[in-house]
Amino acid sequence: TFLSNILIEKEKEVKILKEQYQQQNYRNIKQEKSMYQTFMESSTMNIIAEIKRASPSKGEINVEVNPVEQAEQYATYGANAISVLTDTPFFKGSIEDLRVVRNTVDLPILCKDFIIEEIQINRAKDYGANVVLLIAAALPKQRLKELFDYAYSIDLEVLLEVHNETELMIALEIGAKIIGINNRDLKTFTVDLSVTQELAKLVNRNDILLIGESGIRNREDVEKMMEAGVRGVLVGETLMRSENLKETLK
Ligand code: IGP
Repeated sequence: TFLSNILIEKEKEVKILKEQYQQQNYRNIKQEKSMYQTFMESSTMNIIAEIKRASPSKGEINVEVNPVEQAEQYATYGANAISVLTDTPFFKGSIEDLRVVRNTVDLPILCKDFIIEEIQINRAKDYGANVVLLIAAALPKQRLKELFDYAYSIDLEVLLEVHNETELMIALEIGAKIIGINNRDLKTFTVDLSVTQELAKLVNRNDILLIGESGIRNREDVEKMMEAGVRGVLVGETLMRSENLKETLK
């Protein structure tokens, strides 16, 4: 499957990182408020706008995007956080994309990658991320928990991504505060907004920040997500293809 292929790629990448990566500390900023806090305090829908050049399911989306201009527009037209896809082999992003976005906006930044080792978390922090993604489907629970604790120990937040009930229960057991419900199955690429609608029902705690992820194309979809009970949505492709971000983000 795609997920197992990418994890193999990531192991190679991590091996090279371990040999070559030296701490950069480009901009080790601490947000005054966490993404969790900001989103929990807001009464309207929070939008995490993603910089996504390409994807394995859609191919090239907007490969030539200027991440600085894109991030500036996201911030200007009301995004509440920015996600940067930093994976190169499958998504054509890079950690440099994250750095330039960090130097452009003060919003919380999510480092979107397939994290399997601490060194990737260190690098995300060095380049200015505030939040890292962990994917429940990618790792055993014990390892997820270790990486989760590690991220918080260096002042990063974690968006723990789930796609089914088993993964959701694991996320809750780990103590995740921010849970992303991915409408896209990372094994088959099927997208179905009812995944968020169904899983959100199972979380009856108001201290958990739920984010609906993937396949959100328009206002109607956002409303669906809102009714499902999530406080935030993560939108990539729709924004990357938009020719009028002011309108799309309205
Ligand atoms: C955004 P979309 O359908 O709006 O482009 O999706 C985001 O949810 C998606 O990029 C994503 C993703 C991921 C990418 C969700 N989880 C994990 C890579 C890895």
